Amino acid sequence: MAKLKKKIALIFGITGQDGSYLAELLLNKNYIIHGVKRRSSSANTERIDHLFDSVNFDNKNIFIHYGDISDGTSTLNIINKIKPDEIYNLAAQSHVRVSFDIPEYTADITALGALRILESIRILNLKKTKYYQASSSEMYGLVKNKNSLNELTPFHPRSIYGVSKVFAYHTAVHYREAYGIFASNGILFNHESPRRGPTFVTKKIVQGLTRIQKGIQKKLTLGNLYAIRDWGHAKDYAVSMWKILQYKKPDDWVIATNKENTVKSFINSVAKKLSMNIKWKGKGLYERGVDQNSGKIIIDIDKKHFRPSEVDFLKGNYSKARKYLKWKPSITTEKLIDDMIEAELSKFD
Ligand code: NAP
Ligand code: F7E
Repeated sequence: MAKLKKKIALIFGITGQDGSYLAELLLNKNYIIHGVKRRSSSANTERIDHLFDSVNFDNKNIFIHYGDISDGTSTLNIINKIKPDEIYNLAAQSHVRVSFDIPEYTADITALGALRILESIRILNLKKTKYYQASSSEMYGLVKNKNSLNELTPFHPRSIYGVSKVFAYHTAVHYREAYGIFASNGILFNHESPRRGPTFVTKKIVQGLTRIQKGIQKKLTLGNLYAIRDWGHAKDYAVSMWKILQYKKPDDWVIATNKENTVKSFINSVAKKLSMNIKWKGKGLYERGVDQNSGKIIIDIDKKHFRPSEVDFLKGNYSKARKYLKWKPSITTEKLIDDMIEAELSKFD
């Protein structure tokens, strides 16, 4: 019997949180994976090193290339060399707060980077290559109608990160309409995991409170406690990326849990699971979280962690993905928190 040809996927952003889960998923689906990592002065492959362990994965199926989506020539060369069936563009300067400090760089990577990949597909005339764009709920920004957000809700971004993602979103739609490229957007709401970068709020909270509980950190300093987010698990969201590219036609999809939580309620849930009892005192910049066991302030607020303009509310309606992709989140926020705490505590074993 003739062997089925393995599908080839190229992942920009493979060293990030989502890239690592997606690579795991695709390896388990028998893909050949090519990943692009950028040059860095210190190691940036911590999240994917385990994929090269031949006991669990066949490491003949994964290849890493140096590249950078700020560099159009190398981007085109890599795509030309591999001619992948599927390209996942997960590469970005992905931190919203940081995009206020480095707006031009953020736009170069997060907006123009997507253009460079799509232009490469067009120039190389790769008719069969499908493209996934990592779009973001941050594109909604200023939300007027607080019903859950869907594929038809207008965008009003509140950061250059969000503006850049709107550019990349429309660029994908444009290459689809103008050149017939199979280009799809996954509009993913916040998703977290033990592999989340340490400066995003969920990881910062879980890491901070576990360290405080272990006596190696005194205080956790945060910003806006009242922002509302829809937090899912990155492992679930990687499945949605793959499903989006397997759908019969290119389209745009909201991926979310449809559950809302404030930053403060996330802190309270983590604290409870760590058997910590936090009492909140004061208001605004003077709000404090006091550990009832020690009587010490363990959480305070610093205005440096606030953004000049904030996205106050995010809750996504993923009905379209549920109906047509048969995707729904399988990991609850409670389980997400358990996973993140377990991973932090294991560092003390
Ligand atoms: P992440 O952990 O910050 O990963 C970003 C990836 O992009 C990393 O692999 C990073 O490499 C790479 N990268 C950065 N600049 C690059 C460049 N110039 N050239 C090539 N690669 C570059 O982000 P994530 O949470 O996995 O998110 C994945 C994607 O989804 C991002 O586009 C993000 O904006 C988007 N998104 C994320 C969420 C979320 O809640 N996580 C929600 C919606 C959309 P290094 O490892 O070297 O830094
Ligand atoms: O902030 C508030 C902050 O940085 C969440 C990225 O993956 O999701 C992510 O963007 C909320 C915000 O994520 C701190 O003001 C309070 O309201 O974890 P975050 P984000 O900005 O929502 C979207 C969908 C993406 O696409 C992005 O790539 O938490 N907050 N205190 C804080 N946030 C941080 N980072 N640090 C604090 O100390």
